[in-house]
Amino acid sequence: MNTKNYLENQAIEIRKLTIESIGKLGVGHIGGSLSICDLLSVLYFDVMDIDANDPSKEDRDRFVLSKGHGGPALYAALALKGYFDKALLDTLNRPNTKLPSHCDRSMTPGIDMTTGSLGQGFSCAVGLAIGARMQKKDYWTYVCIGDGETQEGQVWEAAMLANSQKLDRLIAFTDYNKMQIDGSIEEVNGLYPLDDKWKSFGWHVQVIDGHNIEALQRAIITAKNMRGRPSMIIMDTIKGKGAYFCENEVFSHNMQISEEQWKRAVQELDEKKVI
Ligand SMILES: Cc1ncc(C[n+]2csc(CCOP(=O)(O)OP(=O)(O)O)c2C)c(N)n1
Ligand SMILES: [Mg+2]
Repeated sequence: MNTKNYLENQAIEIRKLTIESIGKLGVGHIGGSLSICDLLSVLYFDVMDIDANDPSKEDRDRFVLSKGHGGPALYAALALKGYFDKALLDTLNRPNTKLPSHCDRSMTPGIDMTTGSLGQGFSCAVGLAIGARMQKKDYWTYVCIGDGETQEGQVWEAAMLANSQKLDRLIAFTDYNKMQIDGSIEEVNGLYPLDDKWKSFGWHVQVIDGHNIEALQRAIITAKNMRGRPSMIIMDTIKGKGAYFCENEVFSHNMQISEEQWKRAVQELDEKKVI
């Protein structure tokens, strides 16, 4: 298991690269990208069995970022892991880029599923887990959904299927940042009590601080030891986490960012690195 300090620093690096790439473009989905950086650090630098030099390796663990608008954070993690050159991050969402605003498996090395239409990626992840079992493969399927995404009916159809198929090599994460595009989750279409909802669908459920590296590590170990049912890890998170100009703000969902803002945010994060 990698150390807390190392993984915290990797999360800071992922945040810095995310802010920088969106900042250079001037606009993007920064809020929901920044809320998942700690998860990405733990998955890509501690947990997943993957090879950056062989992104399509058949037996690799899979990760589906079902909330596909968080692509910029995943691209930052992939660049840091060595899937492609960091310079590519400067092409984010520009003409002919390999890094579109939303994840596209046909364009970017390391992206396992094309996402962006909320709800669909989660279904695909359930399909991947079923596929693994049919092929007698023992890779793990990880999937991250948004809390706003959870308001999609399709999520619950897939949730039923995952339980009915007893998919115990499927581990899902909810980025519970309490906000979606139009406002707070509770004012748009309340999810409370979210943990009980997943339990009633037969899932093993844990609720953790999604910005706590060790809590994420522990929860994943617990989930991996679960037999006979899929696991949901509800991550209590803050939208825009780490960027002073948009932390915990609904407007962080998709916003314009000035050069002054992104440069200062990157510098502030740099100062938080653990030595
Ligand atoms: C099927 C579908 N409906 C609507 C949208 C538009 N949309 C994009 S992001 C978003 C809000 C998602 O909220 P959440 O899942 O909480 O994302 P996060 O807070 O993590 O950014 C919406 C409604 C979409 N991408 N797909
Ligand atoms: Mg949200």
